[in-house]
Amino acid sequence: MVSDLFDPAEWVLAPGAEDYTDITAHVTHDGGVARIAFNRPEVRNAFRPHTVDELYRALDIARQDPKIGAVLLTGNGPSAKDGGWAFCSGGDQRIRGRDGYKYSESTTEVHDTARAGRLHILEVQRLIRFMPKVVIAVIPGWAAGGGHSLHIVCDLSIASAEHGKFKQTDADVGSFDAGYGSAYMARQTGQKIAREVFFLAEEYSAQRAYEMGSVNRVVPHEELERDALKMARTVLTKSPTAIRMLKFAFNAVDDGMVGQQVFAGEATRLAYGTDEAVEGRDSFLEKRDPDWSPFPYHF
Ligand code: S0N
Repeated sequence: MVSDLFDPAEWVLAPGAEDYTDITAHVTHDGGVARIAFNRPEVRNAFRPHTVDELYRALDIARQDPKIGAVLLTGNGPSAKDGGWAFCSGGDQRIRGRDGYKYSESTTEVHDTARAGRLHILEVQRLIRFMPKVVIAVIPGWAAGGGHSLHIVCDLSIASAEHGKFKQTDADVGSFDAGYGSAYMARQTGQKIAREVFFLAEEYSAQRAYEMGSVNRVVPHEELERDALKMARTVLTKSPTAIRMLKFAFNAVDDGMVGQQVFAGEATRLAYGTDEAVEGRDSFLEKRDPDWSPFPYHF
């Protein structure tokens, strides 16, 4: 069993998912929605570098799959040890060294200097941010530390009313997500609340997260994945181009020149489809002056 909330009738294994050890990856039968889940419930779905490698790979496969329009990011559970639920509890503190997270269980040994000191969960955050598809955080339990930041960076969040719990522990363990995890959270909730969440590192409920503005929906635990899949399927009823342009428009204001670049790339792609752009290309290839006369200066 993948998770108590996982409905096997809805999903098939995603391409390449057979080899994953730290995550699971599935797609719906029609191929439109991906479900990617942390699969380390015994440590509240904490991630080690290998987990992050797999997560990046699964998300990138979803990014490149032209049929997938929405991704559910969640955590399998409950823990066989104590029945606890988690979305993700962030970096695995057992393998954190002085220069980042290690591929081995030792906190002191450095094996491969090129791979030491990895904080590549930030690469995953950027992938979620920049993939032109809607990523939904499905939160069945704890979202703590770097797991809290992942939910913040997702496009939408839906949480279990009974077990959804939140805590930004970064400052407790001498860690800090000074990027999207904090600054973008402040965009969602306002500065005072985001500062409180980081500076006090207190536990808060799914209902409180909803009130703060970082969670979209709070639903009964048993219905969490069903409702999340419903949300994803609603997204699939919309124009893919509209969703892509809207996501990048929402991002652009906070992403500086990179946000502009991503949005502009999509605008250029749309422009390439016009007769005007085709005339520009053809005139070059045919070694003649372009004829812009059919194309008005719109107002
Ligand atoms: C999640 C919490 C609140 C759950 O508490 P609860 O329910 O009481 O369970 P526990 O008994 O505490 O936990 C059950 C078992 O799971 C282990 N465990 C839990 N979390 C982790 C973890 N993160 N790493 C390793 N093990 C974990 C417990 O030890 C316990 O095991 P047993 O049964 O063997 O005793 C609570 O567990 C909690 O507070 N967890 C720690 C949360 C945390 O501080 N996470 C790290 C925060 N930092 C990051 O995530 C940084 C991420 C990152 O890469 C980064 C990103 C951007 C910029 C910088 C960084 C950076 O690294 O610096």
